[in-house]
Amino acid sequence: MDAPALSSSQGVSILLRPSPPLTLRRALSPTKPYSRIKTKPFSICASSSSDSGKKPCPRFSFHNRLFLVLVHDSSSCSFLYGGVAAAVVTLLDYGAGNVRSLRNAIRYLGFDIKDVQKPEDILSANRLVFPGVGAFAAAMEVLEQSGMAEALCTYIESDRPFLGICLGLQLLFESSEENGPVKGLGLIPGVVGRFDSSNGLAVPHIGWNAVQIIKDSGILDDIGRHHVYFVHSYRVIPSDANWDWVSSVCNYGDSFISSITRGNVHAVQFHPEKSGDVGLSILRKFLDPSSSSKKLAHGKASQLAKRVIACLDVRANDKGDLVVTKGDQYDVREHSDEHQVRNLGKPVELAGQYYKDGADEISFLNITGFRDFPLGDLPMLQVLRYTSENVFVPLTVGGGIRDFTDENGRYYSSLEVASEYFRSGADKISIGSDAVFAAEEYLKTGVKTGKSSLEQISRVYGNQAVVVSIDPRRVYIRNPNDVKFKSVKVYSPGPSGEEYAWYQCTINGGREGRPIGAYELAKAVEELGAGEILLNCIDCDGQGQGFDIDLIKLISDAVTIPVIASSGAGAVQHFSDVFQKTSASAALAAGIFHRKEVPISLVKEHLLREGIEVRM
Ligand code: 1PR
Repeated sequence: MDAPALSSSQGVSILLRPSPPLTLRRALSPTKPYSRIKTKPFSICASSSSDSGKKPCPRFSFHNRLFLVLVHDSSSCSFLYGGVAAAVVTLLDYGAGNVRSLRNAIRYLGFDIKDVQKPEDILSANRLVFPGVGAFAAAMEVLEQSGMAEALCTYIESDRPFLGICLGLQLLFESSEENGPVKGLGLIPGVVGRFDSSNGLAVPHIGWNAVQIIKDSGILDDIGRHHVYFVHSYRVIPSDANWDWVSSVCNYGDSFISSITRGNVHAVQFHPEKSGDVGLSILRKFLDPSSSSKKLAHGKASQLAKRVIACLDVRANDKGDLVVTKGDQYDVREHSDEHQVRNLGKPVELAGQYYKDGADEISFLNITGFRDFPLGDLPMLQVLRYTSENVFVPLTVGGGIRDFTDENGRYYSSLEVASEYFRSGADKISIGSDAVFAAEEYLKTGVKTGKSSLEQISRVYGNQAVVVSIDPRRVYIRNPNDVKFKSVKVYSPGPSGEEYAWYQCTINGGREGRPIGAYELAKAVEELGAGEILLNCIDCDGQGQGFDIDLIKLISDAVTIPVIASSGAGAVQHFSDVFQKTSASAALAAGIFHRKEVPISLVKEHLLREGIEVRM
């Protein structure tokens, strides 16, 4: 808050809302210079007088407190203005990726954000948040060239309040193997290395995992029994040399550092801004250590949880309104005379509801993105913006990510389209049709050109930010040698008793079949840089008869990246079934949630009873 300029005879008094009764301090000596009085929350204020003409007054930060400003002179005192003051937190965003979620979480907690523009802004910060995004080497280059690396070291070495997130933790260490070795800030002993996937461990480590608290950090408190959201391929192993920094560890393949603390300096490998209420409580404790946040319910987290994802297929209906729709084997029109697009609700409202109900992630699929250019489709970007203001779990958005030339001849690269989705609040983007073309080309030539949307986006935003959505259709065959694609012996034979099937990939929302199987596509896109696979099945979509276990087992055994099972959920048993019979990391459903047949909480309670760990 900027206090007003004063004339020579005036003083100003700022009152914070104390416990009643509110009493006006009469200590407005016209001779005293502007003074700030140390206060307890909701008690008293600051007062001043001016004896030097129109001197601007200093800035105050009385976080989230009602304040009144009174201007006075020797004979009178009048009300100038009042409001709720927000504290300011400084954010180091060097522009390498999406930090919108973090900005939203900070604002949601009632704080204003000041962006670092130059190294001095770091040195003058009261409280600094550093959400590292992108690749280690690129981040170090920006920090060093801008002089911010040095300022950061000075700030941290002076034990000023600091919170690093994800790469913001890794950069504090000596070096990283990511495209390296690359030198880090060197404040903590240790090397950032990649998770070892040679034993079949799915990398990136994506999802909700449990942390083990090693020492009191002041901000983690009671999160030891709760899941927090991780998404990364690199991590630091605890050692004797860095152990006195470690405040928590997490297990994924091996034990790695999930947070560090020393004095006022904290950093976390997970994403508090994407970790629901638990994450918001961590952020709140860092931003306002005096805050008394509500105690978290008792948790039982012990390992990586299986995720339950709510999916919203979104498109414009015939009136032009953006609605959540749902297909029946991808046909989203009612079977009535009017043949209208099925309307199951409003995207922002439904996403907010699913967040409250406990969805671990929300996916938006812009299902007509293949024909409508997403950047022309502003409502979809608005949906993301509004949703991300209040939903603090990961958001994925897909549909229409490809190169595009609009009617004015303006060319947009798929990277630009994805960037706009990220800027609008997406944490991951999902590519459908364009990934099929990229995989076909790669399998034909054996050459990674680096030019496909998949390769470009994963290079800039990291593999973990790129999901490939596969839309396969079952094709029954009598003999596995009948086709050149990988087939499986199916659990239920085909209409003419066929015992085998292969899964043909489609594009444009299932409208066109392509000469590539789901197995071949999955392997190819993993090599091209996909971080995750969203595995639909046109035959099962909207049928409520359960997931296609044959398909999901085939793909989740073939790749080392996480697979999201999708299409066909109709009952809670279908979720336990897919997790018990396949290596899927997550299960996605749409229809049963939209039609309110089964709430997310029931799915999770059932999974827990079946001994499958989920985030509660
Ligand atoms: O090809 O990059 O533009 O992406 C288009 C995206 O839109 C793809 O991810 C594709 O899967 C999706 N899509 C296109 N057309 C449809 C359609 O339904 N007509 N939806 C469509 C895909 C499948 C799932 C659905 C699950 C679960 N929908 O998203 O939510 O099957 O449903 P259920 O639980 O009710 O069975 P591009």
